[in-house]
Amino acid sequence: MIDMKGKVAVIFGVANKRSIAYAIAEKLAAAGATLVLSYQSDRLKKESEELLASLGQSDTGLAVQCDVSVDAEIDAAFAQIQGKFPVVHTVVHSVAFAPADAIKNDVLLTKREDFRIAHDISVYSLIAVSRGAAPLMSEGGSILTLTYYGSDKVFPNYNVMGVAKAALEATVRYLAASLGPKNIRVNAVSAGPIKTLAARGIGDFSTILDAVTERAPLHRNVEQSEVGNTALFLASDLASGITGEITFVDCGFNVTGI
Ligand code: NAD
Ligand code: 0WE
Repeated sequence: MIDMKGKVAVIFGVANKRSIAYAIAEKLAAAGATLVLSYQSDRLKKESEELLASLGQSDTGLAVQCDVSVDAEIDAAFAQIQGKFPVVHTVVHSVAFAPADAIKNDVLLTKREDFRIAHDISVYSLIAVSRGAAPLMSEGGSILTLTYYGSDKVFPNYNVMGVAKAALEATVRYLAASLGPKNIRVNAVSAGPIKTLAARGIGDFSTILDAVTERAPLHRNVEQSEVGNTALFLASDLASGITGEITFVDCGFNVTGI
């Protein structure tokens, strides 16, 4: 059993119980970690506090508001976190957004502003959050983000998000080099397709899921809990020699040719 007792994990991107970040939070909590859940807007405050309670952390943990596209909110969130927890060990970044049109439309038609938003929220935020967290990660630790194979191969309807995920994965490598001297590891989990809020409204999502069932070595789709288990491993000391890495949790889909 992985023991995360005495460790504090800050998790960005829990929208609801289907969120990949929620499954990661469940695994970290079960291993004994204390959780800080960060939610995007006031609208999600009550839900976030309920989710914290459902993880058995309403007394021990904390819910903080943070829109990752606003520097002042990132500063305020980490100031609030530092007030309760002077040392943080794990940060989970499970956030992505592109304007609906941009993700749907042919990449050739991507508007400058939509490209900017996709990269600001889905890529730059990892840098901003890592910079905010680093002073609190004084004992070293682990930063994790979530990516998708659309960074490397073309998937219809992924478009500008594929470009952003490629940049995110490069960011993981550069941040790993930057934070390595502080013994802070930076890694990404590349999850297979999962029906979450972020997958809703994606055209032909069931075609994507069916292709995995047909072609992936395990002939099934991955579950949130499996991504959670790998995230727990990467957050823990068992992964002390792993940094700058992209770990696939996709039932093997990425190794297949045709
Ligand atoms: P989700 O909708 O549950 O999570 C996305 C989160 O991003 C939400 O909590 C949302 O509040 C947050 N967010 C968006 N804009 C934000 C902002 N400005 N500030 C703060 N938070 C913001 O969906 P998910 O599928 O759990 O997605 C989480 C991560 O996993 C994303 O990076 C996604 O690209 C990645 N991923 C998802 C899949 C999949 O098939 N679902 C596969 C691989 C990777
Ligand atoms: O990263 C993602 C999707 C992230 C996402 C989703 C939305 C929908 C609503 C970002 N921005 C928005 N904007 C919205 O307005 N995934 C990995 C999930 C996903 O999306 C796909 C996939 C998979 C998997 C699109 C095409 C093919 C596969």
